[in-house]
Parts: sequence; structure tokens; C-alpha cells
Amino acid sequence: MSAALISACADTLERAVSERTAIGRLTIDHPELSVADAYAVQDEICRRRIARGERVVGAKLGLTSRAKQAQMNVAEPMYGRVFSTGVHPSNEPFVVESLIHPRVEPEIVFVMGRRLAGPGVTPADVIAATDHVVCGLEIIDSRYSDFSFTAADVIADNTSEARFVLGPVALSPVGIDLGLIGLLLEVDGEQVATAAGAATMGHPAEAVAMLANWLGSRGEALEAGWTVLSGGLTAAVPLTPGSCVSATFGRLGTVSVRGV
Ligand code: OOG
Ligand code: MG
Repeated sequence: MSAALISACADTLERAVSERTAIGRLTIDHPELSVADAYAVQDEICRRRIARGERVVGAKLGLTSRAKQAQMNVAEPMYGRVFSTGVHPSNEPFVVESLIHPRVEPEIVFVMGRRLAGPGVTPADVIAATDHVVCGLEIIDSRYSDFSFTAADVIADNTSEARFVLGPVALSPVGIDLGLIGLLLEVDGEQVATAAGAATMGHPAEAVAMLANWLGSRGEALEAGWTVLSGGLTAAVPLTPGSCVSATFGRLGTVSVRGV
């Protein structure tokens, strides 16, 4: 795909964000959009956001659990970038209208103690390079109508990245089996899903290792201090005004967000 077309796709997605209006999939008009093209569109949008003063504070994995893959009908794991502007304070209500059609999903979040880049990164390397883990809720917002997309569409859209909320308990991952951390997801106090850390590729550190290897192959890295969202453990739930989504993760505590 030409540089002009990559730039035009970036324009279309950026307009959807600024106008808070969902668009049709890019691949309807551009069925030739490949995964590599899609990352080029994502890169272009990230470059523009950085040029406008936003700061990359980490990365996110997408579609790393069967629950998410089944919900979105996309079976391919992927990554995106997270920005300083995406941090939502845990005690503040979330204005639903600030996004197009936000959904919330529970994730285990790694905060890197040192830089990590592939090739050859293993889950044990991830644990050793991690300063601490926390639980989190990612607030995603697809720029596509009805969250309907192919892998290429959603990669171009920075994997529906919008905001995230971090939980209250920071723990070293050493000596904890993150695969066996239990999760209870509730909406307005009603149980909607349960899962364990192992829902993301057998172990959340497995997903983060894959990301470090992908980034390494591009000459990039998980940087020290970065926040890394390892992927939704359950299907995402809509965030609506007046509702409260809450995730309790064993020793990592409870994180919630209330829509207004
Ligand atoms: C794509 C984002 C996927 C995850 O954790 O699986 C994602 C989407 O579902 O809109 O962030
Ligand atoms: Mg996510």
C-alpha cells in the first residue's frame, strides 16, 4: 500500500476519534490492507500523536484470550501503543460520551523495571525484567461501527486503544503464579464472567514475551518504566452511564470504573 494511502487511512481513523463517530471498516474500501500495512497506519497515527505532544507510556496486547477472540471474531493476537493521555484515575467517574461506544475488559498489567527486547525473550525473562504487576481495566473504543473489524482493521486502529485504569495493589511477579490469579468480573454487583490469568495464552508473561519479541524484530523494545497491558481475560462489557464495572483479581485487589 502506498504512503499516500497509509496516510489517508490514518486521516480517516483520526477523524473518527475527533468527531466521536464510528466509521465503516477500512478493509471494505481497501481489501488489500495487509497486517504490515495496518501496522504502518498505526505507526503513522502514533507518530502524529507524539508530534502533537502525546507521550507513549507503554504497549498493549490484543486478542490474546479465547474469550476476546470469540467475541470479536478475530483469532490473531496483536499489539498497540498506550499513551499518557489514556490514564484514567481509579477514583473518577468516566464520561461515557467522551468516547464513541466504550467497552471495558479486565487485564493483568506489567510495569517494566528494565528494557526488554527480542529475539529469544521468554516468560521468565519477562518476570525478571518486570518491576511490578497490577490489575487493570482497559477501556477500549473501536473507531469502527459495532466493533466490527478484521485483524488488519483493528491493528490500524491501534487495537481500539482509548483509556485504562490501574488497580490499587502493586506486587512483584516473582513467586506468584500469574496464570492462577483468579478474576471475578461484575457489572453493578452482578457476576458477568470469571477467568484466570492463564486465559491469556496460558500465562500473561507468555503474551508479554511474544510482544517483546515482535518489538525486537522491528528494532524496538519494551522500555523501562513502560506499562504493558497483557490482554483482556474475558469478553469486554459495554460501559454505560450509571453502571459500574468492577474486576477483582485475587491478591491484586479490585479495580472498578463507573460510567456517567
Ligand atoms: C480490540 C482490542 C483487543 C484485548 O485486550 O484483547 C484488546 C477490540 O476488542 O476492540 O485490547
Ligand atoms: Mg485490551
